[in-house]
Amino acid sequence: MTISKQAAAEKYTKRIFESIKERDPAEVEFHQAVEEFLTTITPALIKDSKFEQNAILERLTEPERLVSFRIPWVDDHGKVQVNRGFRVQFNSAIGPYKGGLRFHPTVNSSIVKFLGFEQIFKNALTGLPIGGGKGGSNFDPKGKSDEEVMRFAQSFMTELAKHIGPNTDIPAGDVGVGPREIGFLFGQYKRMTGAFHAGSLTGKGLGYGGSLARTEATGYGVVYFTTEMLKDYDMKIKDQKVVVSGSGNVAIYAMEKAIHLGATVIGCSDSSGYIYDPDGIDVDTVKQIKEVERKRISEYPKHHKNATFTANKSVFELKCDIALPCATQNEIDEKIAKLLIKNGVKAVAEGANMPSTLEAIKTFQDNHIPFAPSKAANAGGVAVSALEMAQNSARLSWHFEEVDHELQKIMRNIHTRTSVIAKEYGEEGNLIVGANIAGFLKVADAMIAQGVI
Ligand code: NDP
Ligand code: 2IT
Repeated sequence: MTISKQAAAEKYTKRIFESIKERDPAEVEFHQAVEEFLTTITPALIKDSKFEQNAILERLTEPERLVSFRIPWVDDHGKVQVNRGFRVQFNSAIGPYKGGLRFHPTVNSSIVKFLGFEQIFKNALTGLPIGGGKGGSNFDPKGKSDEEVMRFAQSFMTELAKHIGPNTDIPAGDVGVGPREIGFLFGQYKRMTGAFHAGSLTGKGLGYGGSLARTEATGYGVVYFTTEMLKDYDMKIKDQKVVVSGSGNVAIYAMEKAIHLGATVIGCSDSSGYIYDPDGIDVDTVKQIKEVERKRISEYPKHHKNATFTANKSVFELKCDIALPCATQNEIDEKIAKLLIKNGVKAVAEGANMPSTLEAIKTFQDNHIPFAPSKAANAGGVAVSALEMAQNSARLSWHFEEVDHELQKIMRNIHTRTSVIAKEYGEEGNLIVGANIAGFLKVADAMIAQGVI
């Protein structure tokens, strides 16, 4: 008896998912990212048996390489500290590995694998020639002196340098890794290689090979994508009430662009709680507190008398039209999703990577809330990183307006491509299906063309 194509595709994805869980049972974030992916790509597997014949899912879910290493460094009291570092080089089918480094106490193999896995498809969606990678360390930059961060970064790079290079693997920033950290990492790489490989890291300072608009790119890109998505529902971002979680790089520039476009941002947060400003968040104050002084968001009400701080609660308890989660994974669970819907949310766009749990996503979809998945919505950061690499290769620097214009074009294209693919595969309006299948097709076809490697 022949089983239906649908049943065969589901059997294939189930087999892959079960084997992943069996192999690395503790990697729950990685399982979550893979589950979200596998449950949406069956229409592509049904259409063509070449993916199973070529063992594409088996290969896609196993990193080409995962390095884990010791990072010894000396703190300001002369005490030796040891952290753990990672770099996952997940897939190089369409270009050299590309993706950020995260410095946060929660970093482990599961976190870097979930981020690296998603990076493969996100990077494919940009339309630029970059493969997927990610890395980081359980080092916590919070409360460390600049000198401690430098000593740590130099030790980290001493090992990482063996694995990266402008045509091999190009790291950048992520949580806890900003211009200060990239500067120290770049300096050590230059010293170790004895050459100014501008294209070895992105997110560099503007004085030594960085690109204008890279700082703004992820946050601006999230808002550009959101405005495209809203058009399909005859909505605009202008005059909408927006709530953003986090107050780091992505959150700050998502707020800035939303405000540019006429929205009112009423709340943002950090890991200690959230601020509410009925007059609209003043982004310059947030920049001063978070980027310059490296302090807590709870400082904000000292500068704005109508604003309040609420400790240890989700910023998404504020009533809003548009929710932009821009802090961390799994910050929106089913309960928060239901609360957002009860409060009348009209759209959700993910600035952070995997900020919504699978249950939260289902809740948004069941309630027909326009939803922009992170792989598509936050791809602007890595896209401008690839533009930084292009400028480095050409040994020139583009103007801010040129980069911003390219970014807008890329985000529009990603929105169009994900919408078209979703419709073509019978799931109109489902941008998760659109993003996953569009990314998958590009990477899988390149893998098949390159043989069994
Ligand atoms: P930053 O380090 O600049 O800021 C992170 C923000 O999120 C801070 O406000 C931080 O609060 C909060 N946060 C981080 N981790 C946690 C946690 N475990 N629990 C609660 N709050 C947390 O990072 P980015 O803005 O660069 O990154 C934010 C998200 O966007 C991440 O998911 C990242 O992977 C994703 N992203 C980043 C890109 C980039 O170009 N930077 C590109 C695409 C996606 P606190 O200061 O209190 O820790
Ligand atoms: O998650 C991401 O896309 C990033 N942290 C940006 C990666 C990059 O290479 O710019």
